[in-house]
Amino acid sequence: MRVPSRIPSGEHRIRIQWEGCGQKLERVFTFTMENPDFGKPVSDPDVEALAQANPDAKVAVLQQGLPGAGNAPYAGCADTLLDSREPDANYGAKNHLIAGPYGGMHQTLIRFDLSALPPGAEIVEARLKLFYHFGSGPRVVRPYRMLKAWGEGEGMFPQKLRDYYGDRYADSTRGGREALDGECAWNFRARPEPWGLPGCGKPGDDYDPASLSEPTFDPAKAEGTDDRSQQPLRYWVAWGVGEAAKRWVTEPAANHGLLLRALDGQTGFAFFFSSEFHDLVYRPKLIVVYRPRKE
Ligand SMILES: [Ca+2]
Repeated sequence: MRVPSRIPSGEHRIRIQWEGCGQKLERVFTFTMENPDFGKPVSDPDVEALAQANPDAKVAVLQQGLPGAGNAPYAGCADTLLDSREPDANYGAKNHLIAGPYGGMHQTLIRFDLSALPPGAEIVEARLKLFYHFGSGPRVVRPYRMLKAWGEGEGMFPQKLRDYYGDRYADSTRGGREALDGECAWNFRARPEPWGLPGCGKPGDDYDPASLSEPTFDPAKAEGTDDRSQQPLRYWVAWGVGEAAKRWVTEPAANHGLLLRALDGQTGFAFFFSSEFHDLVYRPKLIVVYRPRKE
């Protein structure tokens, strides 16, 4: 059978659970699969365009779980959201990110470790891409360079909600659980250390207020349209972040990643898939154009 190239060769398991006649039943099927296409690049017009525009440089795509600058699956992305409604909650393991007001205010934090690049690499350009899948209203979201370390954490959703709703709450838009020591939240960059202002809110302290670039929300790249509104549904959003990436390579200790922040006073919000999203090809990616160090 044909399989998507994002599933590696090896042994896999499918667990099927169902309920009937007051019983919970479960079957687990094990199968072995060969996928010689795994690891082959997934087509991305931006990657192809950047490679063509920089014939003397290399292009690496850093995306959690997929081969990056080397052959090993990349594991250097940390991302999470902050939610003012649950100011002590951590969301590090949720499968989406949010920027803008959605009930409460939300900020997205994302960091890519660049140590997978060859030592001494010279950054030509870097482009951050997130897959937008839900939102409303004006959705201008800008990237800013983070000035402080923060703990991604592994929060998913609160125990009190798990007790009440069961696991089906895990995929909802709310959730998170009380931040543990070292994990971030609206109130903490790494508990118990607070932000300069809650919600990574202090320019010049929590983040560099100079925006790195404008977003390119490009509905022309949308996958499908909403039946009622006829608005584009889901598409990649890209930001140029080369100036930050140059600094991260020369000064790795200053790589605290990026804050993705909606415009002040903006009513719109945007949801993106995170680096925990089950479909690897829709996870956030950093496209890095670089020249290896000359020997
Ligand atoms: Ca995460």
